[in-house]
Formats: sequence, C-alpha cells, structure tokens
Amino acid sequence: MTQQQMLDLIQKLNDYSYAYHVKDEPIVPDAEYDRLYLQLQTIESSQPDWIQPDSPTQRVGEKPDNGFANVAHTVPMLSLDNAFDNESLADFDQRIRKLLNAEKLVYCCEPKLDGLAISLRYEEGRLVRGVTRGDGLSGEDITSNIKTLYSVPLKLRTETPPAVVEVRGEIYMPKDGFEKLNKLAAEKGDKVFVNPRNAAAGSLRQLDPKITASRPLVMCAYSIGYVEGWEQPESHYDGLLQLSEWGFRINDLMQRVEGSEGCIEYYEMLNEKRTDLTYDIDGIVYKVDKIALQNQLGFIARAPRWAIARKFPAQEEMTRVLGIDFQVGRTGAITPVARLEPVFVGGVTVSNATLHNKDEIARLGVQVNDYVIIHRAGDVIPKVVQVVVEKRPENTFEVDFPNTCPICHSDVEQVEGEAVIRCTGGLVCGAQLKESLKHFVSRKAMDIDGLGDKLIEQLVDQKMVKDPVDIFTLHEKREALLKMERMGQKSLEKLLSSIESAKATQFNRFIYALGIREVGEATARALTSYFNELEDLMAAEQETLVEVDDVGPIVAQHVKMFFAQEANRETINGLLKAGVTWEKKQQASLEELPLAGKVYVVTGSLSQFSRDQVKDKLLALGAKVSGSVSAKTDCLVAGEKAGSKLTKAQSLNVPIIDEAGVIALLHEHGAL
Ligand code: I6G
Repeated sequence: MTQQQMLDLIQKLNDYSYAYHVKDEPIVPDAEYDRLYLQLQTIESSQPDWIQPDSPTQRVGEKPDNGFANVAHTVPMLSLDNAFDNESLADFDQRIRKLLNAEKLVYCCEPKLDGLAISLRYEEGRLVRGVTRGDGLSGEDITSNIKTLYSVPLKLRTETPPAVVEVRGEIYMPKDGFEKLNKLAAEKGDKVFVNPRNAAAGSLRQLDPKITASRPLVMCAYSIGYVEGWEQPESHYDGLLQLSEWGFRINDLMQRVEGSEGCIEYYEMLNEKRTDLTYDIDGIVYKVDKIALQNQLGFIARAPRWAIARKFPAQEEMTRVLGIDFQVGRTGAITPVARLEPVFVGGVTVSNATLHNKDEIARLGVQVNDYVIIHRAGDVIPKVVQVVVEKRPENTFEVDFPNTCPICHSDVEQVEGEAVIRCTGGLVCGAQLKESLKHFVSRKAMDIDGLGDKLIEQLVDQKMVKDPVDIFTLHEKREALLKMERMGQKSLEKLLSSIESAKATQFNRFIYALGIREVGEATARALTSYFNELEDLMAAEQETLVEVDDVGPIVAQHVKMFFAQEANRETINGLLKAGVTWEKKQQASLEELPLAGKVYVVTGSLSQFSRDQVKDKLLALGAKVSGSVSAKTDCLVAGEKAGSKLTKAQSLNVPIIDEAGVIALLHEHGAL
C-alpha cells in the first residue's frame, strides 16, 4: 500500500465513523469498518512513520504521565441564568427587548443535555486540547480521554479551518449505553452509577484512556467559544450549522422561534418528548440568535445576558425514608417499599418507592430515616437511587425481613438463586388474591369494566370473592353488592353486564388473565398460537413448551407447574363452566400465513386503532410482534410521537411504515 492509499483509507474510515457517530446514518456494516480498520493497523505497524494524528487508531493513547493538568480557558466558560417557569422566561424576553429596544426577538432553542461541558481547541483544524469546564476559568486537560470519543473530530472536515477555534459542547452518556454499562457492572459486582450524568463524569475522569474508550460517551457541540482568523456567522443557528459541517454532532431538535410564545411552545413540545429521547436533558437553552445583538447585550457577572436555561421539573430529589413496609404481589413476591416524606419529583408528588428486594436494599445500604435520592422520569415507577450517606442521622436502623407473610402469615420461601422472597399462601393470601383478581379483570386480560381496585378489595375483604370464578356468580349477590361503597343500581347493572360480555373472550387473553408467572401478553399470544386447544396447552410437557417462540426453560417450567396444580385446574374448569369461552381459530398452519416469519414492532400513538388491535391483527396474519427494535426487526409501525424505537429503527435501516401504511397492509391481507 502506498502512503497516499493509506491516507485515502484514513479518510474513508473517518467518513464512515462520521456517518455512524455524528449523523446516525451508518453507511457500511460494522464488519466492513472493522476490516478496513485492521488493514490500517497492519500498514501502520509496518510503516510507523506514516502514522497520522487523525488516524482512527490514534484515538486510544497512553495514560497521561502526571494525571490531568489544570489549564486556563482562553475565554471563560460561563454559566447560564435559569428560569423555572414561563413567567421568568417572559420576564427574560421583556428585559432584553427593552435593552435592545426591539419588538420581537428570534431565539435559537436547544435541548440542555445533562452531561459535562467541555471545550475543544483546534489549531489549523487539528484537535490539540480538550478541557473540562472546571470552575469556568480553568479546567482539567483530559485530551487523551476526549480523543477516544468518535463523535469528536480529530481533524475538522474542512480544507480551510480557522487558525484557532475553541468549540464548546456537552459530553453525555445515552440512556441505553448507561443501562448496559450498569448491567455489566452489577453482573461483575462493581459499583453501579446513579445516573447517566455521573456515569459520563466518572468515565471522563479515568486516568486510563482505554477505560474511557470502552464507555458509550457522545459529544454534542453547542457553540463556538473562541476563534482566530475566521469570520463568525451572523447568527448562533448558522454557527451551529457550521459546527455540523466541520464534523461535530449538533442537536437535531434545535430550532429558531419567535418571541417568548415561540419559546414556550418549544418547551411544551420538548417536555412531551423528553422521556422518549435517547439521552437525558434537564432543560432548554434559549439564545438570542443574532450574534450582533448578543454582543450588544453582553454579560452580567459570569452569565451571558442573551441566554437563559429553562429548567424542566427535576427528575431527582432528596427526601427521607419514613419507614420500609412489605407488599405482597400477585405471585406472592414480597417487595420492600420505602415510605417517603412526600417529595415533588418529575412533576408529581411521590410518597412511596419500591426497593425491589433484599439485594437491592443491601446494594443501596438504605436504612429507615435515611436521606435518599429519588428518581422519577416520565411514567416510570419512582426509584431510590442513592443514600445520601453524608446526611445520615443518628436514629437510622436496618429493616428485618419478615419470616412469615405480613398479610396471611403463611411461611415465606426463597428460591435458590433468586433475590425475592415469596409468600407460600397462594390464593389463601388476601394480598395475592386481590392482586390476581386485579390482573384477571384488567384491560389486556378479561377486560371487565367497572371492577376497579377498590371494589375488588371490598369483595375480597368481605369474602364475597375467593377466586376468579366467583366474579361470574356476582349476579346472584345483587343485594350485598348494592351495599358496597359507591355502588348504585346503575353502576351495578353496568358491572354485571360487563362481566357477562367478558365471558366471550380470546384464548390468548384468557391465558394471560390466569396470571401464570413470567407469562405476559406476548408469551400468552405465543402459547396460544402454538397450542390451538386449551387441553393441549394444559397437558404440554416442558420439551414441547420450549419449542414455542419466546418460551425458555424457566417460563416452560412455570407453565407446566401452573397447570399441574389441582387448584388451578379447578379454577379453569370453574371459569369454563361459568361460561367463559372463545372462538376457535381457523387454524391455517403458521407458515402459510402471509406475514409468517416477519418480525413487527408497533410504537407511537395511532388514531384509528389501538396498538393492541394492530398487534392482534399482525399476529393473526402470522407475524411475530416484538417489544423492541433490533437488527432482526422486519418492519416498524410508527404512529404519532414515536420516540426512541423510531430513532433506533432509522439507525438500523429497518423499514418503517406509518398508520396509513399498516392499514393498507392489513387491507391487502384481508385483515380489515
Ligand atoms: O451549559 C450549557 C449548555 C448548553 C451552556 C450553553 C448551552 O447551549 C446549548 N450555552 C452557553 C452559552 C453556556 N452554557 C454558557
């Protein structure tokens, strides 16, 4: 290979890596990149003099000899003023309009990534230094670690770079990378990180660049901090586009808006999208777009007068553990729950958080009366993520795990290798019975309207319902029912009629409703497409059960054990006798169906059908419906506001259809 051929190879590899890491549009398979990378490594080891500073092989270097040096920023890295509500944002707009004597201003809006600010210095287009924000005046030189990030160009993608340019941005860890990293750490018994931001900070502070290189970090540029020998564009927005051209990742949700109304609209739009984003954000940064106006406005103290950060409600807050109780779930699992001093986090007041099991309590080291950090994002169940050890009061104490069920006092058992303890009481246990009934009547199971949690609790407490079969005898207990809280004649008729109509169900719903351990909706569907008859499923041996898609040995064992228990067989018989029934499928062999072998994922909101209806129809056509997008997905059905699944499908080049597309597909195959 000639030296020129090697330079071309570097260019090619850098183009591929730019497409993958910056544009999120891979243009070659990973294997092709790896093959060319190996070629480059081979030539470089035989011709070490030819090695170029922007070669991808130069990203992971040696440890810096004396740790991270402190370096002064050429121009201080400022902080931003914050606005916590629309009013303060409108005040900000009014204040600066007054100063500029302007009627309306154009703002550039960008998500504020929850990461670490960084300044990158390029001389004649080559990266020479990467420095953390530090105290704003000086920070740590972490160049060797920064170079390991593929989203940081080692050389600007231009023939005419400025003599010097300092690019500012945020380094963050995407949510999926964070989850994977923590899962691996937990498996190895290593310390797990509290959130992606801490994981990013910890990863950048590593003295060994090889460790940083192994962490899923991304850099997103947000401004040009300093420049020599080059004329700045007229607007911040154009500056960002310039950064993108030079090879930086910029946020694709950035947008120009007019006035404070535009800013508020942008806030609302992003607040809705927030939990679906593949990375954490803690707010929005609004900047006066015209650089000339920014210069006119200048700075107050250490913050620009022309920018403001509108913060979202915090997703993490500190509160105190008032007690730890034990809840018994549908399958008897006894879960410790922290009772908290109520705290406003992620937009709601939280007073309970699950502590999962003994191992999790041990991992957190949480005791009653401790101060803890609670995390709540979107609709996700609030989680205790950390004990604030520095604030531990003197009166903390550990909780003892119960030796008997706190509800029915039956023995508890712990299966070897499992962290959970379980009540052995089955449906004798009031808690298990209540939870099983709630599951049985739920929308995706038997779908019995009007039988809410409160009513189920009363029915169980008053011993009117002792198992699911009793639900179908409630019409014989009208008088007693009318004595229940908030039960009038009208709601009783409605309840009895929905119980009556629920009898005509579907085989998969029935199996899901039984509440067999580890048998969720998808597994229930898989089981019922494989076994056309209930008797066959009930009699199936483990070897047959594992042949069903998505059924592994553990699920198979749960299914087998469930149907082996006399009490469960009696319940099933009782339900069938009570009139529960379903239509038998015209069994075409699965392979003959038009979508056989195809894997679909359905996401986002649909207007004409529910996602479940679409899933059912796809399944009926022989498709497999999966909950997550992967390289094996054949098609993503993306409704409105599709979030991370859509982004992932795009990055994997998975074919995507919208609601109209799936309707056309269902029509084409006669499913509509
Ligand atoms: O900390 C920051 C995050 C994002 C920023 C920032 C930003 O723009 C999107 N912009 C400035 C000007 C500053 N800090 C000081």
